Amino acid sequence: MTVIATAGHVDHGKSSLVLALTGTDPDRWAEEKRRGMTIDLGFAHTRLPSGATASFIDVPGHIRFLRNMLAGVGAIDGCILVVDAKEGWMPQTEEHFQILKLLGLHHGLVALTKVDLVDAEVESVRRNEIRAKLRESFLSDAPIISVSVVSSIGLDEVRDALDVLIADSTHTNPVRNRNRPRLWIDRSFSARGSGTVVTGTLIDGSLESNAELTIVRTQQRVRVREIQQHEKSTTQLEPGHRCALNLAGVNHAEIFRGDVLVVDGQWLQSAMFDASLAIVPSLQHRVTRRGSYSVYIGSGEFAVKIRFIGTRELYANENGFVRVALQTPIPILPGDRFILRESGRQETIGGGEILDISPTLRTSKAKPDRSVERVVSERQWVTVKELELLTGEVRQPIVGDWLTTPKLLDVTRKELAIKLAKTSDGLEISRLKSHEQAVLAALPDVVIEMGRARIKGASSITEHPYVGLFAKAGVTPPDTKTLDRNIVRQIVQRGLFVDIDGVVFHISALETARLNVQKILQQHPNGFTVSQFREYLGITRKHAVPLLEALDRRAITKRNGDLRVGGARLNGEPSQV
Ligand SMILES: Nc1nc2c(ncn2[C@@H]2O[C@H](COP(=O)(O)OP(=O)(O)OP(=O)(O)O)[C@@H](O)[C@H]2O)c(=O)[nH]1
Ligand SMILES: [Mg+2]
Repeated sequence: MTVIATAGHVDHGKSSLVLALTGTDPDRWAEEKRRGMTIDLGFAHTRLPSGATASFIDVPGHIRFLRNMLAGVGAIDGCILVVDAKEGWMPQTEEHFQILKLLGLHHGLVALTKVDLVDAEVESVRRNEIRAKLRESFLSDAPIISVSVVSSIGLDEVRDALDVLIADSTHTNPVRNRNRPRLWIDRSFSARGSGTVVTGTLIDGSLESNAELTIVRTQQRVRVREIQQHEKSTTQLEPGHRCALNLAGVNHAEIFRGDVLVVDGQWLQSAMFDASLAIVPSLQHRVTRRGSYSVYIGSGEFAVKIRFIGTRELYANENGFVRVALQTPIPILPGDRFILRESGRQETIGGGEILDISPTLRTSKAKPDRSVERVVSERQWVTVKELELLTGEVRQPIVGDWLTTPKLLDVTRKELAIKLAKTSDGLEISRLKSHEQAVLAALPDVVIEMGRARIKGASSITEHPYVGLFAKAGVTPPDTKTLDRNIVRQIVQRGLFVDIDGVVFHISALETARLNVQKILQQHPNGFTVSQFREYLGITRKHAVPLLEALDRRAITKRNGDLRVGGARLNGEPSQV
């Protein structure tokens, strides 16, 4: 863990503390300096006593800039909650604290700032007040450190506490590496001499220079020309760290905060998800699907429509489930956290955890949770790769590269076994669904031959009784109207029968015909008519015409007006027939 955000009410001393800890003023803009207030996110870093580096994201405390605050806390590992000793717990202390809770943060500390302005008694009242607010939260046992940047009180203590925090969190919440890097952009600018630079916190996978990435919103391809971490160039970056990327292939004005970079094909881009939703305790009204809502995920803000699952409304402090529909697809995963706000009233409603990024059931039926088994059973059949895209989890397949429920596997096995037993000529593999093909291939005693599967020992199509029947019938084959057309078709496909405009012969009939043609031509060297052919073989026009047609197509005979003469392959090997 290395990325820590500040949080707390406006003017409580967040930026001053970051400056004191790092030597970098996180307020970068002239307007921020003029107004003495943070407007946009600020960034700084420092080496802690242990040698570890901590990156800070300094957020604005003013309620008007809460959206910027939200963009900053989407990928953090820890926080410093800042409370002014003089003012105490204020509305945005509460709001930021609720947001950090909803984001599922585990680690943090509290800085009680400006203690130079209060006496010991007030300081102690504040401590008790804060401790009460933090009860039963992730900060319930967090250190509350008295700080003054004016009198340099408490700064070393904060540094030591950050070291402990980083060590603890590295131990209890190791950074996930899914080998699928994802970077939510929080800044984009043009750097003189190097072009487009974006910054963000790398998550889910490592990144190497020269990597090809895709900007999800525009599907533009970009190349990572250079990776910088804490202003130093590096060729590889592990997840969980802040970075600046110099990108080739995009203008800095074409990529914004809230954009996300991924490797093409590694992420399912979803415009709908099911999630848990906890409503903040302070909300004064009920929440329904009506209203204009935005969700905050990563560094992005997205207009959404919501529908509750299993209820019509929720009240303050209640927990429920929600289906969220976005306007554009984004690369998300179960486990990602989000904050829900009402855009009209500019109010933080709640937040929760994404549970299903591609819901299949209607909201009346859906029961979202993080279970991989639920995803498999709702989809019935899912490949290992699909499951990874849907859940981030890699599981062993149960058949081929498929996963399914044991029950469904059993049913499918039985169905296929019955189908196999029923056909005399086997199952055409290409007509089966992919997962059925996988099940079939794993069935015992199944042979797959020329695209057809049959039970070992059962006769193949080439041994079908029709084959013998037609072989025996020679140039006067039976009418196929009374026969099983499907089987005849399969024998034709296998090359044992020839079908000429609906008249079907065994392949040997053509050889018989060829030998006869050779004989007729000895009697009629200038060619023979259909009638002569018919009479010579003692057959009717019904068979004579298609037979000659077949011989023509094979260049055994050639048409010459009303006559047939020998073709190029008249004397060819039987195999050439
Ligand atoms: N006396 C005293 N003043 C402080 C201390 N820390 C900060 N201040 C003053 O408090 C004011 C606000 O400090 P900032 O650090 O800008 O507060 P902030 O929390 O970053 O404010 P926003 O980013 O706008 O929410 C400034 O005038 C600081 O000089 C401190 O320890 N003692
Ligand atoms: Mg500030």
